[in-house]
Amino acid sequence: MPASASARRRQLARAWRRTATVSLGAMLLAFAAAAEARPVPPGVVATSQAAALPTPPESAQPQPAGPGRTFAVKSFARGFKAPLWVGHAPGDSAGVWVAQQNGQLYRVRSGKRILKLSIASRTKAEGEQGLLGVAFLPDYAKSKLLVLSSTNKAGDSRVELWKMGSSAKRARLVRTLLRVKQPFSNHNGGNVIFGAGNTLYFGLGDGGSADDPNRVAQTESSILGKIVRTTVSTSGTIRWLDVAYGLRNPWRFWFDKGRNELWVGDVGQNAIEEVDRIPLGESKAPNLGWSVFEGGQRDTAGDDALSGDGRLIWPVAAYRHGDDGCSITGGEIYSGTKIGALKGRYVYGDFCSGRLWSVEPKGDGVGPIRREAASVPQLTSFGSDTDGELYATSGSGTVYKLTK
Ligand SMILES: [Ca+2]
Ligand SMILES: [Ca+2]
Repeated sequence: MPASASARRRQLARAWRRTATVSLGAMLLAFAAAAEARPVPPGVVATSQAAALPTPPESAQPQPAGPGRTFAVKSFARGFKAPLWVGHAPGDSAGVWVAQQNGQLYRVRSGKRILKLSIASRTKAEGEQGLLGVAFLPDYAKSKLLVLSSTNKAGDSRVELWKMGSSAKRARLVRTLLRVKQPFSNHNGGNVIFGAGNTLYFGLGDGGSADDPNRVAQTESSILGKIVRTTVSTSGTIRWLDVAYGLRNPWRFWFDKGRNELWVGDVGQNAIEEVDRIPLGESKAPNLGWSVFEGGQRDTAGDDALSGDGRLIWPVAAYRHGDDGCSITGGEIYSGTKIGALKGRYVYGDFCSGRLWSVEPKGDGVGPIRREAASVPQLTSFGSDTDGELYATSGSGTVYKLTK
């Protein structure tokens, strides 16, 4: 695209953005765009109607799922207010940690919960905003350091390094690792997870609205619509590098240590929810296709051109909006010992329907999709304890544990 056209488009997008309002659904966490209007910014046109697009493979299309009755979910802890993260701190085998959208982080032990840290005064829990992700440093047992991902009072993204204190009041901000201005209230991504060593991965959605109006996901110079990484340290320069682009709203992704890759649930817009596998360590950040493709379907209001030189990665699994749901929640590969039928399978689900599925990695894709009999209403997140047993948070306030 010529520079002048590009500048003109940015100008139009800015003008549109100033006047745009985004209506948030009444739903607690309306991650999907099912209720979104589809505004088209005036004057913004597709860059190249003639661009030849690749043909999506079968994996990018919704596939039938076989039935499974392999595990149950049971209530692990109740009475939370909009919990949307669950997990463990390295070395803490007795505790399971739960974060609420309002900024509070709890440690649950033997059915009792203790508030360990709160950023409630720094964030606004509304729609897709609030405390969105937690990642304990690998040496947390010694350093007491953890990373929090949130939106601030103005709705802008923050990734911060915190140090736990002897009480919740004594927890302190060590340093801000990243600030990202958000053009709209939705699609803030927000997942943070450690990979090898102190390498932190952070996911950002396309900034919001619908159809990626500013085409940021396919724009290299924007950090929106990307998964990025950095090396976390208490001092020195923090540099963020692209890991993948072309994402709409990666709502939960997980680091697969054995395969050195990320498993991503990327929330769709009107039609398709998708699971992606992103191999790490490739020389160029791959392209996950949004806003040109939603799953394996053209987003007709989007951009015709795939940008950049990243290899296009198609979903390894997908499902259509309807009975199956409307907003994916990416999960983890089960590494526990209690549920034999889940061993080595990636578990994911849907926020709107509560349905759960699992797939086994196969080559660079997955084997047959198994729809599980168990379900979790208002499924906001998956996480595991130090034994690899899986948990899931529900917007209703309950944290569930997957059991045999
Ligand atoms: Ca946003
Ligand atoms: Ca995609």
